[in-house]
Amino acid sequence: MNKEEGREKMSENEDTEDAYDVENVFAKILRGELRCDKVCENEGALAFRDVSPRAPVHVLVIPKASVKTWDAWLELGLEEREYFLTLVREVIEVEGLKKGGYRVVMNAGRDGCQEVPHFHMHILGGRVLGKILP
Ligand code: DGP
Repeated sequence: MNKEEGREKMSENEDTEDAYDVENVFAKILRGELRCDKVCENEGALAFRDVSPRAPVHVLVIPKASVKTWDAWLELGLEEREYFLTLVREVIEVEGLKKGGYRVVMNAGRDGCQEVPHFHMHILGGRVLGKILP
């Protein structure tokens, strides 16, 4: 998705309580309809490189369950949430971020500028990232 498409998507998805859109790009990646540069995977989650990396390491971790927001993710069962958190930890390890540090970002809704309406976390690292907001 390019930046323009991202903005359109964001404005279509201003309300975090809208229904899950099965045609969002991450749903397509999970169904194998779109390619991704996979980092690792488990039964309940997938990690792949961001198409527009903002740091030397920029990996997205997504649950395989069709959830749009943090709140929806929190409603999942313990096992599903464990899969996701385990994969976040694995990315930090396999990408060699543990020693130098890293940042985990989650954007939500209009004000959080969430482009893709499938819950995800950004794992960023590989350089000094600077302050959290410009
Ligand atoms: P956000 O929803 O704003 O937290 O960020 C979504 C991120 O997803 C953004 O950094 C760009 C990335 N992205 C959008 N479309 C694709 C895609 O088709 N493939 C991959 N790998 N990343 C994508």
